[in-house]
Amino acid sequence: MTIKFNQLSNAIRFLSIDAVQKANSGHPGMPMGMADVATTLFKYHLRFNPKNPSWINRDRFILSAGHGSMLLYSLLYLSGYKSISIEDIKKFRQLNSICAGHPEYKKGTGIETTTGPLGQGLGNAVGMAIAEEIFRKKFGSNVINNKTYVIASDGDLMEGISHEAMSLAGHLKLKNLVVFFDNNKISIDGSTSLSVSDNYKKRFESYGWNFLEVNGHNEKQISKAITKASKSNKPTLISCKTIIGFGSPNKSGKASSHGSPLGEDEIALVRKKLKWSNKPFETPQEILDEWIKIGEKGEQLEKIWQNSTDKKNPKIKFELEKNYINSDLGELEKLIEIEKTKYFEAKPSLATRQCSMAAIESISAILPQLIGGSADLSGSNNTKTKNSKIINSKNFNGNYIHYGVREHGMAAVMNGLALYGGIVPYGGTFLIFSDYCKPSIRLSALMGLKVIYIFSHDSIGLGEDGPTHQPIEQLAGLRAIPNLNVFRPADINETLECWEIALKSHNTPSVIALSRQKVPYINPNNSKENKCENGAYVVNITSHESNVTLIASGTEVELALNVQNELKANNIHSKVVSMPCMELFDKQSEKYKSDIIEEDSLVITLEAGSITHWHKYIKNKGLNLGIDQFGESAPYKEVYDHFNLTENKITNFIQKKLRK
Ligand SMILES: Cc1ncc(C[n+]2csc(CCOP(=O)(O)OP(=O)(O)O)c2C)c(N)n1
Repeated sequence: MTIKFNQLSNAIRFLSIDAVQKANSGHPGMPMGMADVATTLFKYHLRFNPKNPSWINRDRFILSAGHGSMLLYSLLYLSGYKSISIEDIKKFRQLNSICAGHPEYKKGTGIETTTGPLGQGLGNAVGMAIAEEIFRKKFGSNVINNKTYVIASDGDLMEGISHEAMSLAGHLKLKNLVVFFDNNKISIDGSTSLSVSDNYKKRFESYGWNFLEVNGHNEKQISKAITKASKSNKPTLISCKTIIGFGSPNKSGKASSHGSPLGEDEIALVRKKLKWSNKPFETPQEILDEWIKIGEKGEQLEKIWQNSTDKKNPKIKFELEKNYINSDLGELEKLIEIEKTKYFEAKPSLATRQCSMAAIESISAILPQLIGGSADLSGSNNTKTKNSKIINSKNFNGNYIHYGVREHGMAAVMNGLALYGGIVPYGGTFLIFSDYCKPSIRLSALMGLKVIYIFSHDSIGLGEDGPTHQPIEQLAGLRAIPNLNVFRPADINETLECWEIALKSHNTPSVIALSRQKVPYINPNNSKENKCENGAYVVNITSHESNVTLIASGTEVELALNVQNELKANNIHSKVVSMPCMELFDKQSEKYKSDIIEEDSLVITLEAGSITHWHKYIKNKGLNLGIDQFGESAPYKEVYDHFNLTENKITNFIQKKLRK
């Protein structure tokens, strides 16, 4: 018996509506509308192997419209991925189910990224397509030649991030990127005519994209468009005219099918209309077999790829596996040790952004997987070094991306670069504009990706640019994100150590906050040990009888040391603790923590920013010195003085406190 195309796509529709109905929550409309497009893609074009979801040269399939998650779970289950069983689908949206409300990235499952916040998947896909270009250039087009396919909804394309990411993709001529636009003209509030009248053809053509239009329920038209896209020398958007909730007599074409179960009565009507007499979650064996065949084709494809790569390019395969797939950090530890010794001897005074540049320059010489960039602040963030080779549309043989003034897009693209596998992305902007990257930083942390954010100009210390540019609450906001290490190094020694930790943190992204202004070298002794690894350590102690502990981060460690001197002149002994990473310190043993912050010591914390996260260290009897209001535009020393952050004023506060 030959299985008809619509039997394959109806299998997706019914798994989706039954799962949403059982969970009594979810979005049936989108999977029903895009089932034909997805089936065409999987049946004829997508090169994937359900038996090895981590195959490096697989085509990537991204569901940017993550609310339609049942579309993805149905596709993975039907085509034979072991990661998703019918039992998992029955547990859609239940605790610990892989079939979570929105797709949650898990390596080796077929869920290529976490989506749900609209627009993010599009940004990730651009990163994956850039990664593919980089790898193709490096390893040859007979080794790497995969495509990146995305399903995006009206909402995805309304989001600002889509403008940033699509514009960059057009500029870089990412020809292996294909976006299916689910052009159903419906969003939650109703018709999209309520809020958007963009001319998508003109929009995408102006970005330098190829724009195609199809009936999203016509297998032939869809397939032809995909073939056309594969021959394009630009990225392609295929606008698929679809009907949301396709097959539902009373809810198709309406917002009512978007985000709630159809209801038992309506589902019975859909079964009748689409001639599907099977019970909930039951797909007839012959349809399942046909879907499994689709998956099995990929197994063969990978085998052929493996054989030819093994035979023709054993050297390439070795390099691909060592440097990229296994993310080998080579001689990193040794390099950091050598660099630290060099600077211990020279003891340079440098802005920590310059320290970071020195770190990048040396590390990038040994780690080809490091791909840098900046959102148009390369010179200020010091992200570009003499080892940086610019990536552009004509040459992907490089390691540096000019992201343009697109912070949000940059962060999502970096997630995509990391998700592709084998690339460690770092990218810069001012700390104040970390707010523009925040949604993607949160996703880096949620997915556990090794992405390194370089945020310079990390305090009022940037001076004259004033309160619009002076971060106050940004470090606090970043520290509130779970699974994110926020580093604020104090000198070149700490900057090297923080970079080393960031590179070794395989499942945690890092923020490295860096100063515009110079700081002295503060490291007291040269040591192989990475002192920042514990989050905080003692820099200097004037007497073991000290009863004051000054804890500071970044540029304020210098201030703390100056305060310590003044206190000493007044016969007050103290200990200065540098705390470059609160998250790592908080994870240390109680013993380590109480050795650093002694119970009976007066604790003073010092950071030129919000004091929100510092309360926990003073135990109600110390002082949190920081800034909980917007900054001021003036030369930076005057701004510090204005906010009482000078050694004289701080010494006076402490003396007063001790007299009480
Ligand atoms: C950044 C973000 N804002 C808002 C939402 C909530 N939301 C989920 S789907 C959606 C819009 C639905 O319209 P569309 O994108 O056209 O999807 P369709 O109705 O076609 O499934 C919104 C606003 C979200 N997921 N992400």
